[in-house]
Amino acid sequence: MAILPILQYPDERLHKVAKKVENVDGSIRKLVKDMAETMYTAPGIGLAATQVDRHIRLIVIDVSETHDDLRVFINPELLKTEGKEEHEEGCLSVPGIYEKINRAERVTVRALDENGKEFTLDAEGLLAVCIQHEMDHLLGKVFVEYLSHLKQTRIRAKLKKHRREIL
Ligand code: K1U
Ligand code: ZN
Repeated sequence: MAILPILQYPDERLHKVAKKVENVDGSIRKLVKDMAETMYTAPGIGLAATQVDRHIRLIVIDVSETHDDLRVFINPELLKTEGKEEHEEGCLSVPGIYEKINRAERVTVRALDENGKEFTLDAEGLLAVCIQHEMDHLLGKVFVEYLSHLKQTRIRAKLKKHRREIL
């Protein structure tokens, strides 16, 4: 397994639109393992392939505290969304920034697992929020883009300052 570098906002590659996975083969299963290790090490509760500069429709999520409930979504599709709720979100590509974002309260998603088997999942709470956040990454959208231009400018300045300080 390997820990992969995570693209940092405002890297242009975070805005690429991911392509469908045509074949769930060994190379996809290896990427799933590497992404899971990268997510657990960060630490985070989700990771989209886009964030590790692989522009294919693949997401890993584990919202458990015990790191033993890994969920893999290949070619995910949102079938249904219900309700609205505001939830605080973070992002491994935008470190140190946490903001409240409006999302659907419940979602139904259809996807393939790491063996290429189709499944449908009804999700709510943090899992539903995380699925929406990660599916946005696959469309090239970073959560801060839901915020005002003023907030986005402030966030970019804060990240720039922080990166200057740690280099
Ligand atoms: O996409 C990402 O960058 C991962 C992101 C997912 C996410 C978090 C919160 C709401 C929506 C989506 C993160 O994992 S940020 C880190 C984080 O939230 C966390 C880290 C350690 C323990 C618990 C949470
Ligand atoms: Zn993110």
